[in-house]
Amino acid sequence: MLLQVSSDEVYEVKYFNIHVLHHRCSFGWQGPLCDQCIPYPGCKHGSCHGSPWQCICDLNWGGLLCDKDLNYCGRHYPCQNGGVCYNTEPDHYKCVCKPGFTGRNCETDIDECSSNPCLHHGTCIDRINRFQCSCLPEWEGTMCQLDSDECRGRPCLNAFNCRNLVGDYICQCQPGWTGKNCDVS
Ligand SMILES: [Ca+2]
Repeated sequence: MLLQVSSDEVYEVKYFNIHVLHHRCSFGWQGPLCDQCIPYPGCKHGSCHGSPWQCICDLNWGGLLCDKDLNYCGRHYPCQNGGVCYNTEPDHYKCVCKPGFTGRNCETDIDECSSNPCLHHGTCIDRINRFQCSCLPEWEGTMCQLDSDECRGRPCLNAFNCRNLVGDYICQCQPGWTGKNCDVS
């Protein structure tokens, strides 16, 4: 049988043969000069370093196939809100959170109001690692636990003294004066 081929195809066949000859290297070696070692199949972040079928890992990679990340923290920065990351084992890390935060990645702001710390119907505002109470006028203190002193503004004008009550005050008027604030003669 006569096979008709163009000159281009002849060239390709010849070139292919040369190409194949060039690559008939010893087992475990490759390259035009057969001086490049072949790494272990599946070797991901490593190389053979002159010894065929080796998988010697690049910096911060581990495991038989060099596919385990020994520096997860430095590559992914998983810890939020100022948490500090520690590489614990290949592909694993641990976050140590700043006070006031929790969760695997310190992503959760702890609700310091959850225990209802504000007394006497004060409103609790959740802050970072603390709470703040917004008290009704008659109460004060960090937890609205203190009776506000309504005499503090000196409301009694012509009086012997002022008596502080919860949300109120009583003036003890001098003789000749009357009214809530002893200001009526
Ligand atoms: Ca908080």
